[in-house]
Amino acid sequence: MGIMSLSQKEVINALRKGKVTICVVGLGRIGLPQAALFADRGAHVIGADVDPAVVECVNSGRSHLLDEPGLDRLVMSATNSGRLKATVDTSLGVEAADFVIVSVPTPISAKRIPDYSQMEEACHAIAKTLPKDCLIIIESTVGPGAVEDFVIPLLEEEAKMEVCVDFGVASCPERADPGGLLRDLTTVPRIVGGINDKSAEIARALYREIFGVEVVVVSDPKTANAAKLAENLFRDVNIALVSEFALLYEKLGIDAIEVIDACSTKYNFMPHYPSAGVGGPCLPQNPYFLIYEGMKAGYIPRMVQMARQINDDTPKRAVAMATMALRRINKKAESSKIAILGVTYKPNIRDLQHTPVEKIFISLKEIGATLKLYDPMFRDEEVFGKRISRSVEEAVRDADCILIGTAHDEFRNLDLDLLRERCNMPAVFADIANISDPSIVEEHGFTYAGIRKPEKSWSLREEEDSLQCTASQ
Ligand code: SAJ
Repeated sequence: MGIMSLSQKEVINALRKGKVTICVVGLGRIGLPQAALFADRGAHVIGADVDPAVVECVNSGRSHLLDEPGLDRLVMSATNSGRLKATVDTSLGVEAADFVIVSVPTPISAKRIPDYSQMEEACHAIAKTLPKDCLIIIESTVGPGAVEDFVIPLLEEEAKMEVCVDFGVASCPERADPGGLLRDLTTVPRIVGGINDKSAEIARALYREIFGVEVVVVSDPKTANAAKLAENLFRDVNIALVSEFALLYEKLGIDAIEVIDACSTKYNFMPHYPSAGVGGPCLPQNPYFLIYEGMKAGYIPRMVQMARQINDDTPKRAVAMATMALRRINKKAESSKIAILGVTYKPNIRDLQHTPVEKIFISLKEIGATLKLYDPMFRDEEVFGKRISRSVEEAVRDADCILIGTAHDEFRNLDLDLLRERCNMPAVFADIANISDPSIVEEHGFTYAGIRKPEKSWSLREEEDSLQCTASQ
């Protein structure tokens, strides 16, 4: 059809009449929900993914993401209607497409520079069969300028086409929260930056019509990508800030959560909370997109760098907190049994990407502690090379320490009487996720460890010893 040759009104008409074909490249956390929503709203969708298991799952009407409410049903109805098909052949999916949505992973390499290899692979496949007047929308997180300076030249070169003449390009970075994808995709405004006005106009029509959301059009793709990174780095920096507060207030005998909750009553205070650490596919990596571009441009955002270092260090402090508390009950971490409850990077989702709990697990293992793991999202499966217990009760049997790594809802109402009976009392309750009330924990006979009951008595020396002990392992 040549979507770029239509007016915004004609695009909306075509979408309403189900006359639009969309290829979604990458059927992961963002791609699959979007593909299902596009199909549910009447478009003909070809989902392309390099993983045959994902393709097979989708074509059998199921979602491989088990923690996105409503997605399974949507994928089932989209495939049953014939409007959603999946393939491992991206070029095949692109050849009849009006829109190509690119949602492939863009991880940061071990050298902390963006790894665009999967984006490059996708662009090669797209360029092979790119139809004239198609619109390509990059949803993957990339550094500001990567679309203009890397993606577009690659597409032009490979497809022997000229952007703005033969095809359009826009960036529309994802802004959805795992565990609530379908909700956020149909409620949260989208930010679109087109390589030209036409690309932005057609992209805007797509997202407004299909998802019914407000679309904020910015100057160009790099502005859209800069906004995406600003949103996430704002969070990373603020989490680092509250973590610093927590460390200081612990020394002053102040409960940092109480302080943050009190601050939240002010209209211009946006609460963030200290946790076991900052994990996930985004925040631990996003800063390096900006730092990389900054290195090239001659200005490195130091605050962003410092926040990353603080957040990377958080799991170490969690280990020190637990080992110090064990020492206070005359137990040594190296000869203790520790039950870690919660392994995912954040509550109530099934995702281990860059989870801070893995660093805690590795440190405690290196110290010599005997470890058990439990997580409601991974019962009886293997995580970090270890079988996840079937229940909290199984994990805490004979434990000298319970460590709450993730604030899963299930851990907000633990039966502390039962846990006391199962543990090897006296035992530590190290609430690194800050979800319990220290006085209630201690009323049940546990020694609480966490920022909610700062112990002025813990000397800096004691913590340094513990950190030393952790570091030297
Ligand atoms: N965290 C804290 N304290 C806080 C808030 C979060 O320690 O106050 C921790 C979380 O426990 C987690 C990490 O930070 O370990 C990141 O959590 P997050 O909710 O800030 O963000 P993510 O990693 O879940 O980001 C996701 C991303 N979307 C997808 O992965 C599909 C990101 O691109 C979105 O912008 C973000 O959700 C969103 O907008 O919610």
